[in-house]
Amino acid sequence: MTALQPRCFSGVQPTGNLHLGNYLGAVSRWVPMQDVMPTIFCVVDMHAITAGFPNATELTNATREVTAAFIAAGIDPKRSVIFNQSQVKEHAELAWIFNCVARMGWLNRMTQFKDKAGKNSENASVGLFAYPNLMAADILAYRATHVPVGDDQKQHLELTRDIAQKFNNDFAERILELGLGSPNPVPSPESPEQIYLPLPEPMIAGPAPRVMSLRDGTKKMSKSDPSDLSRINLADDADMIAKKIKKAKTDPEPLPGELEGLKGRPEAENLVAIYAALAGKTKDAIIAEFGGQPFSVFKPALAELAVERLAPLNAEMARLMADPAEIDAVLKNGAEQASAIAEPVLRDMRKIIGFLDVR
Ligand code: AQP
Repeated sequence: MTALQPRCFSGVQPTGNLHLGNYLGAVSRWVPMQDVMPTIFCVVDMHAITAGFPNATELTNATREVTAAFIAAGIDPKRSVIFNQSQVKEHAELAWIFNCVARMGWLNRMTQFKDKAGKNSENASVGLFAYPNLMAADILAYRATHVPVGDDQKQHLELTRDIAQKFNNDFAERILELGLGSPNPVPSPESPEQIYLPLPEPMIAGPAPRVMSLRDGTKKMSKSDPSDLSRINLADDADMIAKKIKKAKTDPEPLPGELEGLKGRPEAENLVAIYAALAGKTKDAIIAEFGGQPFSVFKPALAELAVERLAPLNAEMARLMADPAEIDAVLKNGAEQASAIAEPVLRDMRKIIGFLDVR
């Protein structure tokens, strides 16, 4: 058993092209974590089948494309573990254990299931319903302590913490008996002083933790939105980026002189947040620069900045995609490293639960 140590885990589904929301809310924020603690980044292909099986060739391609985007964005395969989830069987095994830890009532409260299943929830897959348990398994198979994600994943991370807490509490005596406990950094009357699973810290920050659709400022930018104009894909070229920003929905007013003035103007607020995140500045600084200006001035400036920031990424992704064998080699090496961390964790967990080990 290894003692708990800081470790960062996060992932993206290969359900299509990565977009600006995935980049600003998640991937770009992973890069500096590499200087702070060990990092594991996963292409969560098992999550990608929960809303229906995609075309097999498209799923394979999207898995490579998301990997290329990670690397192009600055995730260094020499410093981070990069792999696709289906190659490390501990994810599925732990997800089953967590199916038996999580309560139906907890999952019934998940808003993402309600959003994705829509009115037809009877016809949704069991996998879509149990998705958050698999996500908890993704994180806790590595006993990860830090999880940088976009704002939409907040509820799932709270559930991950609830699962970890319940497991630690239910098996508190067993964990002590087997000498597998680590000091609980936050002991309380409800939780034991020695725990096995950490309660991972959600890292939801930055000026754009929830990037909204370019067509509707009240909906999050999403890969599965039927309108391609609603999102900027990392694979879009300069002309396409400029076109999408030009066509982005706005209101007729110029930008306000104060941040407060963005209230009730979701589309304007979204574009300011995107500009701030791309420029590495605060929204206040952007309002100080562009307050009083019409969108006919702001949009071209935003398009120029977006192209400047995304064009090198786009070019690097294309270069990497030209050599799929190289991408596969990164994923293979990553899967081996990931297995080496997850296998002992699952061995401990089987012992804690009492599964008879005869091999
Ligand atoms: N609009 C967003 N703004 C900020 N962060 C976002 N993320 C997703 N959309 C936004 C963050 O990106 C990471 C990976 O997300 P995902 O691919 O696992 O799934 P998702 O959150 O369901 O993203 P999509 O684009 O909406 O995918 P589909 O349409 O396939 O469901 C996560 O950290 C997420 O928070």
